[in-house]
Amino acid sequence: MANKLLYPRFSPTRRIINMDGMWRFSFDYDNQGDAANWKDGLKDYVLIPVPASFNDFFTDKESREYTGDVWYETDVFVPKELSGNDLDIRFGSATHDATVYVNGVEVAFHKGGFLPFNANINDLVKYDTFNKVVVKLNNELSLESIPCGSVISLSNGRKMAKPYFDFYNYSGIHRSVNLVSTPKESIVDYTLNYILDGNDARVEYSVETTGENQVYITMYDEDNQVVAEGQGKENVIVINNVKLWNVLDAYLYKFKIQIKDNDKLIDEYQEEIGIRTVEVKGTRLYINNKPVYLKGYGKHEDSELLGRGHNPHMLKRDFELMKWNGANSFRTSHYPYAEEVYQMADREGFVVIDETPAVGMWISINNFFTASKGVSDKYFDNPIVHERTKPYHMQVIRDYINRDKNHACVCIWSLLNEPDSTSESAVSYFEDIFKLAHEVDVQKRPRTFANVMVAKPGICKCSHLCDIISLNRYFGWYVNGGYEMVDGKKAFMEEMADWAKMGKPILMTEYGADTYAGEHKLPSVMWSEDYQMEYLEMQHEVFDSFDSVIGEQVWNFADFQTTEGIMRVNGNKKGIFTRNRQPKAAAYLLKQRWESLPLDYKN
Ligand code: EVA
Repeated sequence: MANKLLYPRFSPTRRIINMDGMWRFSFDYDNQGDAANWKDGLKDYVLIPVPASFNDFFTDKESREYTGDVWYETDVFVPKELSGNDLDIRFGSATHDATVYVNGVEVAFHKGGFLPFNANINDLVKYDTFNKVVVKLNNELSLESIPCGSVISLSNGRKMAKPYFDFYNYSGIHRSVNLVSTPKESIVDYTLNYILDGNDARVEYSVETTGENQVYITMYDEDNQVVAEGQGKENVIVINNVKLWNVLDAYLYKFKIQIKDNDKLIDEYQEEIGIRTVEVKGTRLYINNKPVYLKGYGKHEDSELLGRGHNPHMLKRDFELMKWNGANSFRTSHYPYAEEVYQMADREGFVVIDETPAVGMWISINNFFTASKGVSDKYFDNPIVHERTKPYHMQVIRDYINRDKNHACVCIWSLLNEPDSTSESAVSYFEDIFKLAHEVDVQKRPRTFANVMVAKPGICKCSHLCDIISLNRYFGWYVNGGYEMVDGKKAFMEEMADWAKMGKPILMTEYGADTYAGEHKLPSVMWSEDYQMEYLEMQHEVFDSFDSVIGEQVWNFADFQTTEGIMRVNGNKKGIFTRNRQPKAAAYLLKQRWESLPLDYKN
């Protein structure tokens, strides 16, 4: 059975039943759920909203920090009109590993917390009545989970997750759950590539279907006028006088796919698409053959109460704030975001660096801390990483490129964040995943990974594989902070001079200083808003001194939750905005700078 993972959309031939809302929920403290057949229904439960992380709703620590299996349950009514079609249950994401039961029968197991998955339920579903859906979720981390971490046992018998990364291990059904009804013969996937030719564009498309009937394409402009038509599962259509998708100036065509048997419509699916090209040449990133300079943020999917649950209200606010202060891009640090985020970025003309969840590939409690001290734990020396983590990482790369390939906003693939790229054993791993990303992506978008401070030029063994060098650098914060900033700047300048010798574009994917909102001091001290501004000004002087720096993304857009500890005051406070999305003083500094830098800055 073909995997029908396209984003759920209504059409004349497709129906969707959204299952979001209050579900029943239970922790499985004693690991009894399997033996007690919770797959058939929970005995004791509380109600909990879906989509959301479960962690921050509760008032006791045991619930918030719970590590192990949790169970979700709901009942969904399936009308008879849908019989005769294919019926799939589709999860936008469930973090991290999910087993799904429908009417007591296991229909899916999915590993990984940040990508959609589905299961066909044709043979199990009962029509014109309620059907029981139960999900067992596990949020434990390991060397082979992506992201990586470990689990310890406390003296009271409770388990505790120890992430090797600097964000809270939020868990739950994080994105929408839908029943998707499609015809038996249906559109499964489509892939687009663009070639610009003067005022025209050639749109190369391929469509995958489950049958042999003829495929028809119709493209409409924003006024709903037909601009081009095509036929066949693979073809090229030409758009004359094309209106391109440009940075902060998006134009979206409608791309309608139909399967027809003569005049009879069998299936139809339509999405908005932006036409643009992306290319790296020399030390520049070109979009539509014009060099661009990226301004913006590393982000997180993180908000109060909902944790990592998709939150359209926060999404809207985030884009308004980013537009307000002149940003034109962001990185989906450190995992693929909800599909709705990319749809918004397409519409708003934001450039997205799309990142896999491969973070924490250092064996340490608190990746950022140990890494910044230069302690190498040789993650890639472990055979398990090559035997088990790599094949899984490769599957994630296939799945996320496949999910996101048709978004105009997605211009760069970031395949890992701050891995231990300093050991020889990392090289073959990186070679394989970089090669795969190019094989899977028809558009051959540039590939990168975010390089950690200790992996300096000459020490990093993998940066030659990148089309763009991405640097996470904290000179003036983790290194030479406060009054020593002058030395931090000097060291930063020296290191940048060495990176520049590689002759590749350099993107600053992280730079930032923890800042407690409302804390002021003259002259500044670290953690004050005044220091955050001085720090940013110093960083910008460095970026402006190097021609090959093609963009700057501050860490982080907003304050976000992390594991508690001596390095974090109820979370990471490097936000330019607070967790509630109000500006710190630095937001105005960035606004002034970014509004004054043209898109083709440095050209
Ligand atoms: C930080 N530094 O220390 C950030 C982390 C981030 O939050 C990094 O990529 O190098 C990481 O996840 O604030």
